Amino acid sequence: MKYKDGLILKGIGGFYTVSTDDDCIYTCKARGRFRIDRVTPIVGDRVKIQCDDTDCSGSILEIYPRKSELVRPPVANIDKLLIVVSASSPKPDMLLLDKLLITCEILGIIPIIILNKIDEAKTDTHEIVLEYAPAGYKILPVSATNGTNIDLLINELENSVCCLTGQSAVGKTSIVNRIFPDLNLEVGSLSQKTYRGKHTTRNVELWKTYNGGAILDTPGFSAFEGFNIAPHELHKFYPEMRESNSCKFLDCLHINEPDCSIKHLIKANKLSFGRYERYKRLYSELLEAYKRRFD
Ligand SMILES: Nc1nc2c(ncn2[C@@H]2O[C@H](COP(=O)(O)OP(=O)(O)O)[C@@H](O)[C@H]2O)c(=O)[nH]1
Ligand SMILES: [Mg+2]
Ligand SMILES: [Zn+2]
Repeated sequence: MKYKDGLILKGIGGFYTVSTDDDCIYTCKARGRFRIDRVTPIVGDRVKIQCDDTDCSGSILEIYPRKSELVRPPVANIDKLLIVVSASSPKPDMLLLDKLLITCEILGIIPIIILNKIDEAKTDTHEIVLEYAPAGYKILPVSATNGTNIDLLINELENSVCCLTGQSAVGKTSIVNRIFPDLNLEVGSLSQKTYRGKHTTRNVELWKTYNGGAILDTPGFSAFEGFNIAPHELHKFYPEMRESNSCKFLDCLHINEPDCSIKHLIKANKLSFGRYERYKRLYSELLEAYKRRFD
C-alpha cells in the first residue's frame, strides 16, 4: 500500500478515476468517513489516496481544501473558465456571456472568451471583440475545424484546470477533440441540436494535458445557476465600471442617477452600449428578485 496525491478526473457510480501526480491512474472508492461529514468528492478535487499497484485500485482518504466549487455540474478548483462563443452560428448570447463573466468575478476564476469558428467569420472585428475588449477581457479567436490558434489555447491550459462552457453547438467538444486528436468525442450537428435543444455532452470528465493542465467540457450553460447577488452590488462585477469614480454620488449604481459618469465611459468606448443596456436589464431582474426575497 502506498499513499499518493492526485486529481479526480471523473466519478461514476461511486468510483472515482484519480490521476496521481506521478501520472498513474487509479480507480478509487471514497472512504466511508466522507458520507458522515457530508462531503462528496467531485471532479477537480485534489485528493490524497491510498493505492494498490497490483490492480490499480485505491481509496480516497482526504480531499484537500477547494479553491472554488461549481454546483451544476459539480466541479472543484477551476482556475480558468473558457467561455466559447461562435463567430458564425449560433449567434452569441451576450446576456449569458455577461452572467458567466460575473460568475467568474464572484468566484475568482479567470475568464477567457474563446471566439470559435473564426474560419467562418464575416468580419475581422467581430461584435464580441467590440463588446468585450473595452472591459479588458481576454479574447482568443480560434478554429477547431482548421486548428487556428489552438496552440495558444493549449498554452493557456498550462498548469491550470480549465473548464469549457457556452451555448450548445459553439464547438466546445470539437475544441477538446482538436487538443486530444485520439479522443474522438461525439460532436453534434448544428441542426440536430437546434431541433432537440439538447446537449450531447453529458459526462463530466477532466482530460489532462501534457503541459500540466487539465480541461473539461461541461454540458452547457445551465452549469452556472446560483446567480445570486444583491442588485446594488452588481456594478462591482463589471471591471470597466469599477474605474468610473467621477459620478456625483459615491455609491452611484449607474442606473439613472444625475451626473453619472457612465455616458462618458460609453462615449470614450471604454464601456460598450450593449453591455450597459444588459447591465440595466440584469439590475432590474435582480431588483425584482430582491423585493420578493421575503415572500
Ligand atoms: N466552421 C466551423 N465549425 C465548427 C467549428 N467547431 C465546431 N464546429 C461545428 O459546430 C457544430 C457543433 O460542434 P460541437 O463541438 O458539438 O459543439 P458543442 O455543443 O459546443 O460541444 C459541429 O457541427 C461542428 O462540426 C469551427 O471551428 N469551425
Ligand atoms: Mg459538446
Ligand atoms: Zn454613475
